[in-house]
Amino acid sequence: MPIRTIPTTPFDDQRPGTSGLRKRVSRFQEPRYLENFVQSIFDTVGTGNGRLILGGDGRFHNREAIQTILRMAAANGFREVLVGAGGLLSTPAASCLIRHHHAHGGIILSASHNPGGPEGDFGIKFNTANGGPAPETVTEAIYARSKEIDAYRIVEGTDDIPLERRAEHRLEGMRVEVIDPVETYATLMESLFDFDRIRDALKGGLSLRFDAMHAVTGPYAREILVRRLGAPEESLLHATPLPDFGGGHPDPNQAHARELMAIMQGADAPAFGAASDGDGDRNMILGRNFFVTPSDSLAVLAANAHLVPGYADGLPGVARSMPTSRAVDRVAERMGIPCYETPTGWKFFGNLLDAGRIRLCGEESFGTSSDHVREKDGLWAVLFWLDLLAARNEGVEAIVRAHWREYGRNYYTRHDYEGVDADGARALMEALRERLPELPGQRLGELEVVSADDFAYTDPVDGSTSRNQGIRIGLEREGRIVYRLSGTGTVGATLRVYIEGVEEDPARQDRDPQQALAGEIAAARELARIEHFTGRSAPSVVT
Ligand code: VG1
Ligand code: CO
Repeated sequence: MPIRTIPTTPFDDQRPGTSGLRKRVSRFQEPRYLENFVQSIFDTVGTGNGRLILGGDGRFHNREAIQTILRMAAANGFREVLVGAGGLLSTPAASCLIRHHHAHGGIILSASHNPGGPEGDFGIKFNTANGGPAPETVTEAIYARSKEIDAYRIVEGTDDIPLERRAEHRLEGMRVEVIDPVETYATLMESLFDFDRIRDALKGGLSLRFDAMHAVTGPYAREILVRRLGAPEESLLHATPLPDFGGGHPDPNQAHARELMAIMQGADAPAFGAASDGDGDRNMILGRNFFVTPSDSLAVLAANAHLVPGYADGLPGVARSMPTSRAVDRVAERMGIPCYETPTGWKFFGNLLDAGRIRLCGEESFGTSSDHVREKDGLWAVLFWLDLLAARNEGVEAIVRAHWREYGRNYYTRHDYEGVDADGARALMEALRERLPELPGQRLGELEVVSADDFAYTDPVDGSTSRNQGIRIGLEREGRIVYRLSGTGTVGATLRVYIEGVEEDPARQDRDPQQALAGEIAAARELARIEHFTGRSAPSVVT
């Protein structure tokens, strides 16, 4: 019998975090670890209409995991699985394909911006039929199932499915179609942006550099930016996906995209620079010697959406994750549309997008997207910016500075304390939580605290509530400090401190954020007694 039911015992660490289950590769390589989690997914969500989308960001262990999941899908009664050639699918492309093919859902193998390779991280995420990450009710049910699981089903004794070429195969009763990972997604992009206008601008001298960081977006960028839009091949950096991302850290920020940063600061810098992360859902936007914070990027896109064909008929509303700066709130207010504040993690945007309440949304962590898929989308943001540059015939810096003059500048920075002791980090949050009631009215250095709470979110569409989503300290003059613990790390805990302060005066919008926010930064350290609880006197990453 090729379909077998294998007895197993539960693992106790299979609770999905901010974005799926993320662990060291070595954990995923342990016998039954992946199998248990995949069976927990199938037991929880069933087979629905029998169609599944499958792919990953190409990191180490991707191919092995895909073969296992194909065998398990066949044994669990799926009718067909569409898998990206080479085992590749970017997260936004997977979302696009789930929607396009009306699949029951999709499995995405990625640890996103976490490093890969045998010593790195691996991850797995289930997206539902709307194309978006499973909501908390589903991820909690999967976790509950993982604690009780006693068997998984798998096909044994068959050859691996060849993933290189587009083709159809059969695995027991199941059809496996190896599809082009890029085509459908690229065509969706063409429907949203003015490709003729971008092509003309590129021909007319608009130069760009896109850094795929040796992760999944290389083939997407080549098809869209080079083949369809005519950018020269030299516009692409690190465009070949590698299982260890070339030893790099595929996180598109100033700290990890060093080569691109150096190019953009050099004498021959192109007009536009961008980078994407491991699974292609994040974006960093740069001008010549100019960095656009993701929070500002969201605000600029919202304010200019009417210039882009896909959004020309207006926005019903926008949303941002709680720690994201409130720059977009100012745009929404001016436009007279609602701006929703959601917990960190893309799954919280799903209901708002499905209900048509918002069209654009974003996170401070280099994630921006719209209702065209149900994930954040790195290349989409790149194309949106290129279309704006072409439509306005202005540079990145000019557009952002004009935005600040019009709306004020929300200075913003995030300080991460990575890999700190988990108990210390929890104690820090607990100590803060206990002091919340007494904080309003107190002074932190120069600044008065005007509000303090532990963020809880009630979804306006389905009424579900999520608590303990981060501590918000409101300061006078619209300043803010936010503390939360990361849900994507794999070692110890990571404390994230998000700091914001507003500057309305155009004459004072030119400062370095670390300087402009020096008061708030010092206050944030003192208030939470970060050194006392973590033993760290400085953050490990500043973005
Ligand atoms: C981080 C970011 C969050 C993002 C998540 C997944 O989560 O802060 O905004 O949604 O990563 O991004 P955390 O819990 O570590 O702060 V990705 O590119 O993994 O899908
Ligand atoms: Co990602």
